[in-house]
Amino acid sequence: MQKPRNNQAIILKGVGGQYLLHRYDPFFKEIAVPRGIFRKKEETPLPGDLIEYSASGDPDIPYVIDKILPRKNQLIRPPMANLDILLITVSLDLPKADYFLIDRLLSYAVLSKIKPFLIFTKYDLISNQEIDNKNSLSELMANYTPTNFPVFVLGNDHDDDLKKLQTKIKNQVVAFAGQSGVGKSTLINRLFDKNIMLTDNLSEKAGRGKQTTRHIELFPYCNSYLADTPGFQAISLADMNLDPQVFANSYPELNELSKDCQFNNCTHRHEPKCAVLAADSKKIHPDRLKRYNLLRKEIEAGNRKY
Ligand SMILES: Nc1nc2c(ncn2[C@@H]2O[C@H](COP(=O)(O)OP(=O)(O)OP(=O)(O)O)[C@@H](O)[C@H]2O)c(=O)[nH]1
Ligand SMILES: [Mg+2]
Ligand SMILES: [Zn+2]
Repeated sequence: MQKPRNNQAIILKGVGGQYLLHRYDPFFKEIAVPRGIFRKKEETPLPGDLIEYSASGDPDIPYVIDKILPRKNQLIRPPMANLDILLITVSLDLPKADYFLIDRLLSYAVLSKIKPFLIFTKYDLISNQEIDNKNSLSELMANYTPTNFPVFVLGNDHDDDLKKLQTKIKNQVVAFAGQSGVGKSTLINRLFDKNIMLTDNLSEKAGRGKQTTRHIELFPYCNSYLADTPGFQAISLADMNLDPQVFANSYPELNELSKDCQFNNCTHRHEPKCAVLAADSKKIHPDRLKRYNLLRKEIEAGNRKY
């Protein structure tokens, strides 16, 4: 996250053309509207944007947004900018891990320049029983250790990794993703040491009755910003109109291995002298490779639709 200067702030949310701005130091929290020039340029400010503001002279809405600073990323769904870290939360107990969802979220994050962290929860529930009957930790580790994405294992009374995670998310814009019931809300409360309710849906209820587009809001906490974005569940790589080769680049372990494939444009499916197909399961897990192939087919089929 870029630190705002004195005439700069971060957008927490936008409702009805008005934007709530925030800065930690020196503290600032005010409402602003964009200058007319934005409307002409069809540039829409987003939650997460770093902006420059000045006084408007209007006591009702005291500030105007003069400029949006260049974005590091811009997400369509959920609509926000400059997300730094995605905490992909997976339960070691129930609900059963959805490996396709994990892979999709990892790729989406990498392709959007977001750092994905894997958070395995409910460790306390599996440590005393046979592994393998639900979501074995070893299975998850075997799949994702070759990726080198950071992994944190948490559970009630298993807080060793919590401190590590807390330091890693300082001064960052953070969002949570994962199935219902994996422990996202629990994690938020543990990380920030208080009961914060992110999902009260107030803005939705206050809106015009049934509204399908939900307002995204950033919550300032401990020098970071938490994005309340349930939208990650629904991401579809097939709708992103991705180049399959670009998709392949979002797999760090594939990238590493494919340097040794005979063909530059190797799809790692059937080509001779493919280093990926020949690789040991410690370099890329065979199940993750299978899922990669299926996801790649989905993307190719999606592209043919357009
Ligand atoms: N034993 C144990 N239970 C946990 C742990 N983390 C979460 N839970 C429990 O799992 C249940 C679901 O946790 P939540 O934090 O509500 O899950 P969520 O991901 O926010 O779910 P949604 O809001 O539906 O998306 C709750 O009863 C939690 O108390 C854990 O590490 N250990
Ligand atoms: Mg929750
Ligand atoms: Zn190959």
